[in-house]
Amino acid sequence: MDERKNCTGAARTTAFVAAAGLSAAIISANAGTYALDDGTGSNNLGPSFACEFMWGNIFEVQPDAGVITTISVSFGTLGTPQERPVRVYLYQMKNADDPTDAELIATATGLSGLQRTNIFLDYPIAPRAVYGSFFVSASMQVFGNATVIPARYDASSAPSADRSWFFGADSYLGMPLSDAPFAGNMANNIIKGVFMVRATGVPNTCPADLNWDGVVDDSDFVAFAGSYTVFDCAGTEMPFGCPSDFNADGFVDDGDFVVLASAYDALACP
Ligand SMILES: [Ca+2]
Ligand SMILES: [Ca+2]
Ligand SMILES: [Ca+2]
Repeated sequence: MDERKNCTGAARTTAFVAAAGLSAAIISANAGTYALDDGTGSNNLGPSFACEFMWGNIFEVQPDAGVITTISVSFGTLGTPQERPVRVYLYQMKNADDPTDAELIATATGLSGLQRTNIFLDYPIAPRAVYGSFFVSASMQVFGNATVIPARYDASSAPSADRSWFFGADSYLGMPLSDAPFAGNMANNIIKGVFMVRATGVPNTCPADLNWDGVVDDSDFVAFAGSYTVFDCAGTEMPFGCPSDFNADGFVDDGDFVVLASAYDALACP
């Protein structure tokens, strides 16, 4: 399509008032669900220019949900048809607060639907381990004419708005988010809020597979050895999120080495 243009300009906020009779909050009780919203969105955000618009949230990794399997999105205004191509993204953060230098580690595509209903659609991804903090997002082609205002958000969770970021670009594949021509944070939006983007995680049953290739071998040992040398998870040389601290005590030491050694011997996790 020739509707894609370089993304410059300002984002447009469109308020949405829920119609009577719409089902309200759907809040999962699963321990492995990551959410900033309370289940009921209030507003929708989209740019006033054509681009592939991305919106998403930063989450801190929960110990019992360190492998992300699914990204879930509740949509704003989609126009006709409501089924539009969507891409979802999982980024490993490099610091706690800013995804612009994060690493894209999984992505998947699907179709949208169910505009302004607060119902989340699930998009499975190839499961990946994350450490410290991660960024999950969705993107959709928008046209700059308010027919598609896809990023639904929840103003009642405004205190967490600094966790919600949005971007405009032609594509996000093969480039860091810092290269996106347009970027913003919901803490700076006129109506602050958090995006209706969630993630689901399961326990990381093979933490010693540090490079997530399905085996525990010399590559993982080398990564572990570097962290073992740094020792303190707070050390400036330690990879963000301290992946080698398998027992989560703040240090990479012999207590973690025994975990690696046992998996290394088996070339896999027990
Ligand atoms: Ca709400
Ligand atoms: Ca490995
Ligand atoms: Ca440890």
